[in-house]
Amino acid sequence: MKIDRITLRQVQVPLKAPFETSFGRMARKNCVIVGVYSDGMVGYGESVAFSHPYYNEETTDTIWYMLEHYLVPGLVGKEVTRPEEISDLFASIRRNHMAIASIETAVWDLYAKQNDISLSQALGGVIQEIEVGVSIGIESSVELVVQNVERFVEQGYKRMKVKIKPGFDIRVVEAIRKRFGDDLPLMVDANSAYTLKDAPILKELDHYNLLMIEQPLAHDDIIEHAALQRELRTPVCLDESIHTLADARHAIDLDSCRIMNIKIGRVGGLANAKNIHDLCLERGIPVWCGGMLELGIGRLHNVALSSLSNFSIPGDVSASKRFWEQDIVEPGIMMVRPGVLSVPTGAGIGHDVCEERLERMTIRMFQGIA
Ligand code: OSB
Ligand code: MG
Repeated sequence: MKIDRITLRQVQVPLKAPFETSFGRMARKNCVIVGVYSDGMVGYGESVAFSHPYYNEETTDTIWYMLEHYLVPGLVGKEVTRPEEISDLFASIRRNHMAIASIETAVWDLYAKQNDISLSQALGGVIQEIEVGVSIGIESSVELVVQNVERFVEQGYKRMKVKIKPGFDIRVVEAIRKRFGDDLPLMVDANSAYTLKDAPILKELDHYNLLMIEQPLAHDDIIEHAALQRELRTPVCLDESIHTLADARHAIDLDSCRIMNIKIGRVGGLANAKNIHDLCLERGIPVWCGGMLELGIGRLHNVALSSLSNFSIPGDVSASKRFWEQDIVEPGIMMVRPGVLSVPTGAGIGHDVCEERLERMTIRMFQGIA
């Protein structure tokens, strides 16, 4: 397929309620929707960086810059046979994984649509219905977190993940266990808020039957995570530390984690995400799909990825109504049964993008024409 046009739209949407992690509070989504056109068809991608560099170094503005100056000019007018070619095309660009992923995922959607297959099929997915979990932010009190857990238990989510930070950790987990018992599938995510000096607190968490502890230590570390894993019974899961297939291999070799969170944006696209998935399968490391407060386009890419066989743990792939009054895909992403999403079988991401809503949310536009 010849890529004849690429459109960029920066969109802004308020979250239903602010979402707080150890690195800060987010009240709205600000991202780039990429449209890649060929032969009258369009594929969509969604950037996943935030407007600040506190999760990783990219921001919506750095993504816009990379797209406008490197990625759109590098792709428009080109002939593409397979979506895997996109990572090769941009292999000389250092990092900027989320920028590359925003355009790479659009090419995957377009490729699947042109071949009239679902994105899941294009990726080699085998799971038709995925079990989903939910990520629950830090609140001003433990009681508010417990109330949120209760709401999501009622909605049927299969796994609860609560955000923790120093001083807001053991008490949260203890209160949830006290209220819901030891069998509730529960995990915590620290987003790099601790150091090895905090090992006693993290060891304390071993007593609460957690599924895993996600990214307790530095965002760029795999050495100290290995030291910590040796001290813990609870599996460590890495998120921020994994950017490449090599990172994944090193982390597994060092036993820095026993579970891996795969985010399409963080690893530079679906092809790399799939390669990391395949490695983890081979090495006996279960994986799950992380979330970045995506709108429907990004979420549908996550759903398709989650249909690969080693996604054996419910991911952060919550339904549209978790964060949005109204999503940009039509219909919105809804559970078919409590805690279960069906993997779309229609072409590409499988839901339509509502052009009118997209238009309303747009604050900046750019277009590259062959
Ligand atoms: O670490 O997984 C994370 C949200 C924002 C920034 C970082 C993370 C998260 C989540 C995912 O926990 C929430 C979601 O998209 O449902
Ligand atoms: Mg995380």
